Amino acid sequence: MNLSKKADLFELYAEDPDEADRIVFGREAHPDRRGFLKGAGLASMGALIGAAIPFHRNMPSGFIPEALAASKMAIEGKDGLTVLNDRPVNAETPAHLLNDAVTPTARHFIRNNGIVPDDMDPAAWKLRVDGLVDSAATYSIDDLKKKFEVVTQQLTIECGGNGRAFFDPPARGNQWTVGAVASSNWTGVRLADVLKAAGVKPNVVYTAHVGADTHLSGKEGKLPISRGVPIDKAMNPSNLIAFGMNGGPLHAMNGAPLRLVIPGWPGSCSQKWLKRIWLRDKVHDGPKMTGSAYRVPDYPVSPGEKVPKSAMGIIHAMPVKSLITTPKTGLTISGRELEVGGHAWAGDDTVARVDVSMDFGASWQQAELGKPANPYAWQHWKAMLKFPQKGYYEVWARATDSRGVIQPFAIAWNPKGYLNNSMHRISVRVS
Ligand SMILES: Nc1nc2c(c(=O)[nH]1)N[C@H]1C(S)=C(S)[C@@H](COP(=O)(O)O)O[C@H]1N2
Ligand SMILES: [Mo]
Repeated sequence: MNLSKKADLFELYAEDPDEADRIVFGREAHPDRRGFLKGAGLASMGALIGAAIPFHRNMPSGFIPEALAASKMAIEGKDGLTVLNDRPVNAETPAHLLNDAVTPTARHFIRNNGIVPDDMDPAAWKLRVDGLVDSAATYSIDDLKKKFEVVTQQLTIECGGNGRAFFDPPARGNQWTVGAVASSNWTGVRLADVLKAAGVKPNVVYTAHVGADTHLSGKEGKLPISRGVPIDKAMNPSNLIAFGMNGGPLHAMNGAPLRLVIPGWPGSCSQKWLKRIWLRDKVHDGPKMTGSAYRVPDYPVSPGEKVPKSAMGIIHAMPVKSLITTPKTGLTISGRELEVGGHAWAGDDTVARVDVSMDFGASWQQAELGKPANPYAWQHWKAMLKFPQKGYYEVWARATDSRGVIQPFAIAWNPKGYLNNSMHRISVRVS
């Protein structure tokens, strides 16, 4: 491998961390083993950094030095994403790169809990539908296309932990700022049609979703994540079993060749690399369904407060939220007028209005708000601002859903850092 370009190394770490370890460190990767660099591995790592590493013996396996900041890692087919983590791969999109009405595949965030499967061949892919059904079935992707109506819809997916970086005290987990959200066009068959064809038994209460990605530990049969939704939500006609993304195939990091898209609820419900849908007569108890994963306290808590596990309820719909995608924060303008714009979305609901403020929330101006392209697509908004004089301004945006719920300024703190729908803001200088 040619290590003269840093991006090569980062790409390799994204694709195959074990192989990257073998090349860079000259040894097998093992998550629990203390690494020791030697020979060519140490020399190439040193050459990339531009200095010797005196304490190289203490560097853990699979370790990328901060000097080679993971945020500069290139992921094939993705453009401008900020990489939070390389194993598993987690990357978000800066707000100003989410300005497109429909999120291009290259700008769709990545949230992985485990290791991406090796084999994503669409021709060989099989989906099993079983559990409490009248007749279990196994489908190829071609079978799905032949047996069920194929539909394309724009659907918004937001990670439950989007906005966690702003929690104080901090919450453990990926430190997403605002960019773990996307609204791509998805092509597939309706989950509801596939479940109806299998025959949902009357005692079904929950779905269980299984993907082909593997656990970080490498343990055979151990799933990184397996979530589900109540059967009522599963039967919503907007949910898709998707094999197409923005007119092309799914990106490998977004679940190729087959995934669920269950919009409006935490992204974790939308299982990628989908292999099995299993219907159950109790709330699914797979990895990341139990404990405090994707759960919030049943009552308001103060920042840092301990919450008993018994009071942590499973997150259903995501709350109303908006994003300012134009201009990019930090802009300096010479005139007095500026058009600002972005998107807004509201879980299972629609957005009724968006307001913007340039005076730290003292007064609000109603933005022009569009309708969603279809249910669960985000809505676009824009507003023309007239600044009274030169100086430093912040533009704040807040959306209101059709039930009248308004985005808060403050974060509703919770132990695991979910559901941060506090207002987005950008800075503007008028010179
Ligand atoms: N198989 C599998 N499906 C998964 C995940 C995963 O790690 N493995 N992550 C989930 C989470 S937490 C989110 S937010 C969404 C993110 O979808 P994306 O990576 O396509 O943006 O995928 C969900 N589906
Ligand atoms: Mo997520």
